[in-house]
Amino acid sequence: MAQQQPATFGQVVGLVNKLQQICTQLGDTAGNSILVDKLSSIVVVGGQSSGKSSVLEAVVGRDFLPRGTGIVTRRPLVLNLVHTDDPKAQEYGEFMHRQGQKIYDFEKIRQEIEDETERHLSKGSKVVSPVPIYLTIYSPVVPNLTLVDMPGLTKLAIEGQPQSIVQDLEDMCKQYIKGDNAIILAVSPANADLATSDALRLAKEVDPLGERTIGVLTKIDIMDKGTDCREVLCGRSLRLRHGWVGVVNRGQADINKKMNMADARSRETEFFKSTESYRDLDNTGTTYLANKLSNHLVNEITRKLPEIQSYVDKTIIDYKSQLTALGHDISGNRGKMLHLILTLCQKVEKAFTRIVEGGEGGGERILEVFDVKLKEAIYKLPFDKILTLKNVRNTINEADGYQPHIIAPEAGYRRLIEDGLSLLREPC
Ligand SMILES: Nc1nc2c(ncn2[C@@H]2O[C@H](COP(=O)(O)OP(=O)(O)O)[C@@H](O)[C@H]2O)c(=O)[nH]1
Ligand SMILES: [Mg+2]
Repeated sequence: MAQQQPATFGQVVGLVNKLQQICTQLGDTAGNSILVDKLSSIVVVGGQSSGKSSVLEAVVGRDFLPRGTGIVTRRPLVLNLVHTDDPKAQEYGEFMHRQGQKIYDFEKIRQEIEDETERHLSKGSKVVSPVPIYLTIYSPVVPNLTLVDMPGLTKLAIEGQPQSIVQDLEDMCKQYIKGDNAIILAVSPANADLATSDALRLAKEVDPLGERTIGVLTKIDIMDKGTDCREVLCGRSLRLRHGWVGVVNRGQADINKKMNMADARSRETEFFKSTESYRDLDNTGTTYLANKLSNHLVNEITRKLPEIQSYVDKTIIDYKSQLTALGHDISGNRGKMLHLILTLCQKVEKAFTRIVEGGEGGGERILEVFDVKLKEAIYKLPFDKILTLKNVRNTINEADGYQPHIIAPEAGYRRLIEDGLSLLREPC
């Protein structure tokens, strides 16, 4: 599991975590939040098999997503990365549908994503579903961040797929990228015409100014011989405000051979270094992409800082006025605290007595209760039923039996008194 993590994610880790700590202390939690909800999430969109899952994995630096040809990702995967403080802590994943079960083996995580997709989809006739799978990964090397892996867009329903699938997939993707806080990674394969890229079309629809879209070109290694994507990467054939990044992920053969991520990285670096058309470009490689994303996140957060600052200021003012309303400090010393409490109790008692005796401010009602109502109620109690000669005799006989009593039949008397007292409980 000791694979390399893009260095600058550390910067985001620090910043985001500090801010989140502050906001948690201020009671800023999801749903009622200026920060937690606004912290960016990264959503990967693109055509089927364009390499979305591969890109996401490369950014996180871990192998755990199902990849392959056809629709492999068939439900959105909402991936929560949670930073753990202990640098030696073991990484693990936890699914929302399996809460409490920590999975340490990332191969098992991938298997569970596949199984859970299958379980959900086999219930209906659907090929894809908008119902997301929630996975949280706890690790000391990730920032607190949300990433979303989407099923790929298709142009045509193939044999066995319902006609609605094309529209379903598009609607689903839009739902995830329309929010202002989503950074869109628009993935297009370099070996297909960009003009047909679904990723770009969709991104443009929800983010026409390109303020939060980053273009990613995959599969540069398997472009037709004699062609390259230099023009795109240089921003000459299609300009994007945040530019393009070219990456080379593992091909199917590499996946079958179980090539690990570190090897894939070094091969990628080697590829861009050794290819004439890309040698001098700096916007290539997964590391570059991860850095770019992390810078983008830092910028986003910086942009939101004034809002966060005024939120913090306002909260401080609120708390200060609450504190003033609560009064002076109370000494931490137990003896002094006890003294204070007793003094307060005495004050309450004195005030109560004054009101009752003076008959002022509600006192007259208390007087009425004690002097009139309680008296009346007590007079009405059916003591005579308890105290008939017959009842007294029976009760005493039952309670004392053959016991010889020196002065009085004690148990019997007690029972009679208890019966009388229980009558008194209600009016009192
Ligand atoms: N050669 C090569 N193959 C890639 C690259 N990116 C993805 N693939 C392969 O393309 C297929 C689809 O990838 P996947 O990540 O599942 O795409 P998704 O459907 O968009 O999530 C897999 O077999 C990957 O191995 C790349 O940069 N180069
Ligand atoms: Mg996928």
